[in-house]
Amino acid sequence: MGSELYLDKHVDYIKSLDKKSDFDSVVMEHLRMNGAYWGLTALDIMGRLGDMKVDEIVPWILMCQDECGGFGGNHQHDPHILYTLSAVQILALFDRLDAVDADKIANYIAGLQNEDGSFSGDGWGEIDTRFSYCAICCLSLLKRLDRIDLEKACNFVANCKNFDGGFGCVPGGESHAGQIFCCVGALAIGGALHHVDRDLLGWWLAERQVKAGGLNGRPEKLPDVCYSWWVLASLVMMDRMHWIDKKSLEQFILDCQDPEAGGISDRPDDAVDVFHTFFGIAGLSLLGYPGLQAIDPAYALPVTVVDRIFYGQKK
Ligand code: GRG
Ligand code: ZN
Repeated sequence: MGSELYLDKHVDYIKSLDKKSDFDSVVMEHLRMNGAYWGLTALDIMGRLGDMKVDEIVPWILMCQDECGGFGGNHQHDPHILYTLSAVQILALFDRLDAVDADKIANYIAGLQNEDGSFSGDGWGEIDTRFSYCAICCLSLLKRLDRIDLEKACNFVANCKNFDGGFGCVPGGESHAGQIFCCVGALAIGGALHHVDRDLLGWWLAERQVKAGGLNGRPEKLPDVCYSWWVLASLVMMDRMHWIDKKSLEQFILDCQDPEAGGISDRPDDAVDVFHTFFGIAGLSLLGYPGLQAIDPAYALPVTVVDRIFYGQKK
């Protein structure tokens, strides 16, 4: 519960996950790369990335890269496009994209594109619009979008659009706010937002706000702090953030804080975790909460980081 953001507590909470200073306990072992991205991006949004040991984190990321160019969730784990995006995002946070061979990563991602424009997550072949987002976001950060058939990639995402304006994980898949973020984000980065029906989808997304102020991911579901990101970022990309009540959403997120130990949970009184801590902080950033750095709704990175990559601002 709380009426203000306990920023220092959240910084301490995220840093406490790094007890051994090698990110051992950020999240479950196989999700370490994603956990590192959530924790580090939240710290950067709170202006405290400088507290972290870049000289330990960057070599660990490089150790997670496979021969094929993709990254695993941890050292010696199989590569997957989800971890590859997180690895590239972390390197972007630290302004260390120079530490990797962008062409090698781009070749790995391009090799995951299928004939219909979709992307598999890894060599096993599962197809999902989450992977379309990962591919397009990652290649854009590496300035290698020309390595894939971008038009086909965007057309596949557009084919996952439903009658309600939302998107699913494959054509015909049910609309879900998480997939909607991936599809709107992929289309925004790919320059193909004309595929989105802003009024129809904006209405569906605004309907996700429940009485308590929080957002759910589908009709009839419980509100959850992570949808403050999936829903709100989608609305921002569509210029429709004003379609929800910002004040009550802000209060819902603040009510999910642990005022003593720090961290943010999915809903009030649940246990905190680094995933919901990141999405709570990121949601508050989109809402313009004071004292937080602005986050880019498509790249899910601080605006300063995205600007540095695309407009070449100095370190
Ligand atoms: C860089 C921010 C960023 C993301 C990378 C992995 C990914 C791309 C996006 C994941 C999008 C997604 C599908 C999010 C949904 C996660 C979630 C809360 C799933 C739970 O779904 P249900 O149906 O729960 O189990 P509900 O809330 O519907 O009860
Ligand atoms: Zn959640």
